[in-house]
Amino acid sequence: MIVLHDPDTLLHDTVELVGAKIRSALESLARIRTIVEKLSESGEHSLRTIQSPLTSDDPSELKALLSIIEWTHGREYLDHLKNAFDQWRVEQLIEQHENILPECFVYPTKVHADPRPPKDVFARAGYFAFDMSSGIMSQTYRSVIASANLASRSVRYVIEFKHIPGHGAPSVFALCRPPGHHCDGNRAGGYCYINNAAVCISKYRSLSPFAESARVGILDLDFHHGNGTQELYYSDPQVFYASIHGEDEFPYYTGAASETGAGDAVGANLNLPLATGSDFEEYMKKLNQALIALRDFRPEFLVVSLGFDTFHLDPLGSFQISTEHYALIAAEVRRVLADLPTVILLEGGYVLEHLGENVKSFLEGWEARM
Ligand code: OKP
Ligand code: ZN
Repeated sequence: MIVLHDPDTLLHDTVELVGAKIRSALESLARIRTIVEKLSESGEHSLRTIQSPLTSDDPSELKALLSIIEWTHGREYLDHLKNAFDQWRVEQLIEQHENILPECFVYPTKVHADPRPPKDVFARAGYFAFDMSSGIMSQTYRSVIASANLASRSVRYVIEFKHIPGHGAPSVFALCRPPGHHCDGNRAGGYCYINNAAVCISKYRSLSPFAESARVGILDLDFHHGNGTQELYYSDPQVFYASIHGEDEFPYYTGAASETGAGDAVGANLNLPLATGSDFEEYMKKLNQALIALRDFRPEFLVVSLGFDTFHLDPLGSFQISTEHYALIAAEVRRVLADLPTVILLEGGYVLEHLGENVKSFLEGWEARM
């Protein structure tokens, strides 16, 4: 498997609030470090390092990526991610590990009154977020751009790669960090800032001669519902979103089976919530349902939002999935959808001690070397 990585994804050095205390966040740079380490020592995968457009000498690379990101995210939102920390720094001379967290969220009755973003950086952080787990630190923007760039480059890889007969359509795994599936066009949340799945879709459409008519599938296998991704394509009949996730878990207000899409897109959104503590057998029933629905939609391209927080030891999950199960899950996805060029994006997964082996198991099953 081709695995894309950018060391800039390790720059975002996160903290989060637990009670009133600041702790290092579960969504840590060590996650990427351990995956890269495990994959390089196994030698079975082709790990490629990609250079972020923020460190490239060619300014057109950054321009091209931003124009793709702007299909989804507002310019004021992106400017906020880019500038908030330094704006605060010039005022206060603050330390590197400081974190800008929301002071105040938009009042629910005022959301549709189209309020303007406040000038104060902490107030603006609340305008551009839906929770407290997506603070802006000194290097956040660098990692966010590197992460989105990996998503975009992955699409180029699967499109340019030759289809080797007997091996299924080309696929690439992108070691994205921060993850993306919780954020929408103007709101960070759940450790997410730019929706990497949306970046893939925009990039795919930008390369496709019949951009608007390109049919795309998204399979979200993170333990948490991808509210951001669902929201972005809820009315888009050309994008099918399917998600298996913990019921009554973060982000709490989305992910019900009754959310099936809007307008022309009714039927193009499939939520398959699973009860707390669900085991592999229950999981596989839902997976099969998702795969059949995706296949019946007849997409030409697939994005898998892959979280390893379905693991039985995960502090943010409750499913009973083991390391060996990931190979079976991946093999099942590939069995049903192997003819689709596929980008696999890393989302969550927080057990550092097992993350590398879980990723390896998944990739092994994907390539059916079991
Ligand atoms: C992101 B992803 C921990 C609170 C965490 C946010 C959970 C985000 C999950 N103190 N709340 O989908 O894995
Ligand atoms: Zn998750």
